[in-house]
Amino acid sequence: MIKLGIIGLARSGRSTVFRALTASSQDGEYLRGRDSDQIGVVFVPDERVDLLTGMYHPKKRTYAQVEYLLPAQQMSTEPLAKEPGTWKLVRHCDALIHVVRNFSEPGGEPPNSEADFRKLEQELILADFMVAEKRIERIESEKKRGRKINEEEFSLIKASLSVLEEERPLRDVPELAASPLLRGYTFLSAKPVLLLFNNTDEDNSAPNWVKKKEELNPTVVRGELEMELAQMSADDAEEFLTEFDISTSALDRVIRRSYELLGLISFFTVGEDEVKAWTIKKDTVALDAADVIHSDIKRGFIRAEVVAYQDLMNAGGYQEAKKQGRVRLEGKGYTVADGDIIHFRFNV
Ligand SMILES: Nc1nc2c(ncn2[C@@H]2O[C@H](COP(=O)(O)OP(=O)(O)OP(=O)(O)O)[C@@H](O)[C@H]2O)c(=O)[nH]1
Ligand SMILES: [Mg+2]
Repeated sequence: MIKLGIIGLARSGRSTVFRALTASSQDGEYLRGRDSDQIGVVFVPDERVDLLTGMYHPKKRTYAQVEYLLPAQQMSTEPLAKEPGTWKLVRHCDALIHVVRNFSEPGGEPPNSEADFRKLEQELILADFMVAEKRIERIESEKKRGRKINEEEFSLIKASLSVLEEERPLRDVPELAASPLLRGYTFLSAKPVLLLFNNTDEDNSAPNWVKKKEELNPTVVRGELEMELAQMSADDAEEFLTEFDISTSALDRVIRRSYELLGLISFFTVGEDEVKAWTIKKDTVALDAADVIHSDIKRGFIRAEVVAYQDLMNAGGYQEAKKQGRVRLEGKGYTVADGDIIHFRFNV
């Protein structure tokens, strides 16, 4: 399950956004209370699961899931980097959702989203800098004492430090951000970021920044509006969507963006028992997709019987798709495509 950490300066609307993204999903559940860190697990909305369910009438339908993490601690009021606890919850996230205030505060303070963004970005960089610096000191002292050290790791960490010294996030340097040798450091600025502008009800546009940050996948949400929406019945919601001209809910859009950002796709298994969505990285081969379901299926892998979602829908049923020659037999090395419906043949 992918984990998304919600960060943002104090009063940026993190709690509001978290509620919009979680309280929402009727099937979603709260795992913890409000005063502590909050964790919300939600189902990934996917129309394909619904339509496949309509075709198979399974006993059970299972959507993919996403976990949102909201640290209790306020960000920005203290020099964060000195507080190890602040970042603890989000250290092991797959990506960060950076909420930036783009509405006037009740007191009247107009938003300054670009400066706000940079402020917290600097905190991420500083926190990483301190981790890197400490590690370098330790390695150097081991070296002095004649211990054998991992030179490759040492040079990667020094390279990271110099990027951070320039006040640049590690995600700017993919070789470092993706390096397996650095994974254990859980660098915050190495994580992919989804930039979320939190707007007022009336406004649905992104602010104009001097330095554009397209690589951060800017997404505009109207936090309070979306939070109300998330708590409505389906009928009320429909009316509301039209009134405020919302074509897709924040929940939908944020998840979609997160999948894009992390290079994730879905494949499906279908049958009378269950229709289920599985999440994998793009370019995953059939053998590894099998492993996501069960290691036995990987071990005993024979073939994957594959049909593209659209082909199955066009045919109107599996047997029809077969007759039309749309069902393929693929081997271990087949690259799974988004929407593939797969039956694994295996033998253990
Ligand atoms: N106009 C407007 N106000 C909002 C929106 N989202 C949040 N607010 C207001 O901004 C204030 C802060 O929102 P929260 O969601 O509590 O923000 P937070 O980042 O969790 O704040 P702290 O946890 O207190 O640091 C509240 O008064 C909200 O009502 C929004 O989309 N539009
Ligand atoms: Mg809050």
